[in-house]
This record gives sequence, structure tokens and C-alpha cells, in this order.
Amino acid sequence: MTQHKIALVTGATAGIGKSTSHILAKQGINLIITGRRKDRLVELKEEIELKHSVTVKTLAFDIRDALATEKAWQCLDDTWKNIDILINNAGLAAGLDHLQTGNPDDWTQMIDTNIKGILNISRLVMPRMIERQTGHIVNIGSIAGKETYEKGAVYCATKHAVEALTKGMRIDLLPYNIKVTAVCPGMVDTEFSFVRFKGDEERAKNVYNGLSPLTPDDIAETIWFALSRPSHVCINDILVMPTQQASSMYVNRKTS
Ligand code: NDP
Ligand code: 8X3
Repeated sequence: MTQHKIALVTGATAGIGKSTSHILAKQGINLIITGRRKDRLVELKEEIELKHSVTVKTLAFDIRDALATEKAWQCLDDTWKNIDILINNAGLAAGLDHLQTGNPDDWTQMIDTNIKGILNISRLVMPRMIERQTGHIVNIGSIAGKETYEKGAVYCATKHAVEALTKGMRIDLLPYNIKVTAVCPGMVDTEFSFVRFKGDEERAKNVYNGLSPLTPDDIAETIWFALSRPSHVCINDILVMPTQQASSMYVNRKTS
């Protein structure tokens, strides 16, 4: 009997995390899917288990909360804690403001989710990977982790931090045969802008006006490419952009 691998995907209730969960299940990988919205997790579990011969566990918790994250982790049976693949995807931008007029609550939300969230879950997963001398961690960075754009300083700072954490993990986990990859997208059409603009659908839609953004499946396929390399190959960093986007600030919109 072949043993299924286990992947834990954070932020699986929407966008990139949801697509990644589908693609991993298609490869026969058992899943732990996480996010705050329990109803969406249950729906996704049912959808995946109907389509693929894998088992899916759901863990609903707020990744900003270290205690809640640990409590959720402790609900897993021992064998489920042997995670082969960790996808650190949960994240968000809140607001689009100059620093001088920015909202400190938005800053806290971004810093706690995008930086501390990765730390909160990774510190629980890494010891078992170290013990088993195997594992692959994929951190979802961004073009915003490589450049800074106007009104995006704090979001960009958190994604620059993801870049630093990815490099740090790769160094600290080097003795233990654990791969660490950053997948860094440009514009992807998900709920990202809807969340950034706090439910303003019109404003969110305008972000993608006149261009074909990346889809969540584009990123899920990129993640799978990195995960499916031979054991001696680690893809350190992939920057994926829509063809119509050259950088954070240069976008070739076709409006007629
Ligand atoms: P979505 O808004 O579609 O999905 C974000 C996911 O993160 C949701 O599943 C959400 O779940 C989860 N999440 C957010 N806050 C928390 C929290 N406090 N606790 C637990 N889970 C949380 O956006 P994307 O799919 O686009 O975003 C995924 C990642 O990709 C993020 O890290 C983002 O920064 C990055 N990214 C996105 C780009 C884009 O253009 N879309 C470009 C580059 C990078 P729930 O609300 O249920 O908790
Ligand atoms: C999300 C993409 O362009 O808003 O990381 O920074 S962008």
C-alpha cells in the first residue's frame, strides 16, 4: 500500500490556497486545510473528497493568534502531525494608504497575519520535519516583497519579511534535508483586492481593468512545479507575473 503524503495549506478558503488544495489532492496528497471561515473549509473538504481519493481535515482558526493556532494543531492525531508539505499562504493587504495617513489597525492586521502567521504555524510543523529529516515549505511571497510601491509600504514590508523568513528557514533547516521555496506572484484575481478595499467590489474590480491577471490556478501549478522536482533540486524563488505587468508600477492596460 502506498502511503499518502500530507500537506497543510493555510488560507485554503479562497483564492490561491483553495486552488493549491485542489491541485495537491489531484496528486493524491492528504490535506489539512485551514482558514477562519469554517463553512468554506467544510464545503471544500466535501468537494475534494468527492473528486479525489484523499482524506481532508479542516482546522478553523485565526493564524494571527499563536494560542489558537497551537490549540488547533493539538486537535490533530499524531500521524497527521507528520506534515510533508507546508504551504504558508494565508495573508492579506488591508488598505492602500500613504504611511503618513495609514491606519495602525490595518498595519497590525497585515503584520500579524503575513509575518506572525507564518511563524505561528511553522514553529509547530518544523520540529516533526526535522525529526523525520524530510519536508518542503512553500511561502507565498509577492512582487511586493521585491519592490515597494506608493501607498503599499506596510504590505510591502510584510512581504519583504516573508522573503527574509524564507531565506532564514532555508539556512536554519539546511542540516535536515528540508526544502524551502518562495512563490512570489504579481496580480492574481482572487478575493485579495476585495479584502484590501474592505468589501468595495467596484474598487476591487478596477484593479484588474484592461488586463488579464494571473489566476489562482496559475499559482497553484507553479507551486506544484516546485514541489514535484526531484529530491536533490530545491527551487528557491519563483517570481510569476501577468504578461501585462512588468513591475508593481508598470502595467500595460488595454482599454478601448
Ligand atoms: P484571498 O483573499 O483570496 O485568500 C486569502 C486567504 O488567507 C483566505 O483563505 C483567508 O481565509 C486567509 N486568511 C486571511 N487572514 C487570515 C487569518 N487571520 N487567519 C487565517 N487565515 C487567514 O487572497 P489570495 O489567495 O490572493 O492570497 C493568498 C496569498 O497570496 C496571500 O499571502 C497574499 O498576500 C498573496 N499574494 C496575492 C496576490 C494577489 O494579487 N492576489 C499577489 C501576490 C501575493 P479566511 O478569511 O477564511 O480566514
Ligand atoms: C499582491 C500583489 O501588486 O498588490 O501581493 O502587491 S500587489
